[in-house]
Amino acid sequence: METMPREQLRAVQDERLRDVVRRCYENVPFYRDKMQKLGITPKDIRGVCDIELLPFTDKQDLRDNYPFGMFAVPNSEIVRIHASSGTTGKPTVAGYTSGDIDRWAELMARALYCANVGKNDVVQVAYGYGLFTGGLGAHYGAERVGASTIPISGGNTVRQLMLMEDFGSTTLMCTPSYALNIAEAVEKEGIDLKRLKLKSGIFGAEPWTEEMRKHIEEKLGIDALNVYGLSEVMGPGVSMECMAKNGMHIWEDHFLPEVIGEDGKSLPYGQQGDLTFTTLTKHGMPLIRYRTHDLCTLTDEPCACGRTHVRMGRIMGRSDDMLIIRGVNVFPSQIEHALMQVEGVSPQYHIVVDRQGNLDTVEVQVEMKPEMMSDTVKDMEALSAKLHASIAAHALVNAKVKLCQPGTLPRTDGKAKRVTDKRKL
Ligand code: DLL
Repeated sequence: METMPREQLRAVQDERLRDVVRRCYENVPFYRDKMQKLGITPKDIRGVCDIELLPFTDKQDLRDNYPFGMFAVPNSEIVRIHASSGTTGKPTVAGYTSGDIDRWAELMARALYCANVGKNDVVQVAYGYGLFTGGLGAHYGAERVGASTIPISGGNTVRQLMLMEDFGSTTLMCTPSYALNIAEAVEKEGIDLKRLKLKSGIFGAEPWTEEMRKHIEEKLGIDALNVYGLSEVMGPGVSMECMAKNGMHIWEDHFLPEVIGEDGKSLPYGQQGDLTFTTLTKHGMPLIRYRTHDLCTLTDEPCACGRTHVRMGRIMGRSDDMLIIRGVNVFPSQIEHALMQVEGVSPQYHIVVDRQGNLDTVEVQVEMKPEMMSDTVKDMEALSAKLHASIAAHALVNAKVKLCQPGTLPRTDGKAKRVTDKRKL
């Protein structure tokens, strides 16, 4: 499936799309109403060529149908429920049939295989286990490839290191920000990398930059690969980077991706917009044209690994996480990129946005590397000035830079909270 010629893949998608549209129409009142309002029935959808006739689905639709209104099977068929913690109000819920769980394990296994993980590996799953899909999603995939799977979950970093060494973990799975914390702890505890068997990391669930990848790879002596997913669409494993490290292959036999522009039209490959998925094989909660609000581009350029499925670039950020500062649009990942251009700081940072009078203000707090600590006030001033200039150049923001002592900014064992927007408090 992963290396199938694209015309053949399209035929698989056509058939699966017809099937999912029929299932949604017959079993989900929300979709039947929407399609009736648009004056279409499943018969009008011949295949992917008709995708634009179908309605979009947004997070708000999931909230309006909370908790189980989007399910397409009786509750007796649902064997698992996950939910993603919304920042406000009720969470978004996802329900899975046993077939869905089986397909998820299979797709997550494909993801692990991209990183050459197999039955001789020991996989340390440090994503959180629970309503969050990271832990269980990674776990089932690791077991499916036959790896020895350690369900350690997130947190307790010193214990993570002990087990990593004692159990000979070869692959670490967690958020990139937690991987960074683990890397720091390795240094702090004075652990010689040679004592560890770690060779790869499968990191995702939050945006991270190429510079962050290099930093983690160096500190842990591993290949760090990007994995993407979201609970509404499945969980981790919707797409995954191969060892070519040039974008994440979307498992297109299960998810039909589109990138939507501001005018609501599908954009050609290469243009950035809102990543949108139609799930082709989910039965519990199938979704048609679900707007993720993750901004990225797609490419169908051939990949060195031989997989034919399209690749998505790094997520720049979610359109709802975009900061508007004095009219300029800024993503935290742009600030991260700007900081990482300057020697002497670590990728531990936090952005505080506020308003003074009518003017937005931004403070970027960033930790210095330990070796900077012995330097003089003059050196500190020079470092601040460099960071200020880099942020102005890469993110077009006039930010106040606050240099922090190593280890002083808050750490997380899951998704990092990069921004405090006091304008919203
Ligand atoms: O974060 C699922 C996941 C778990 C993915 C573990 C990868 C690894 P949610 O909590 O529903 O699900 O959050 C989904 O996280 O819409 C993106 O904004 C963001 N996200 C996920 N993976 C990446 C990534 C999980 N590799 C939301 N790069 C998505 C950037 C990511 N952002």
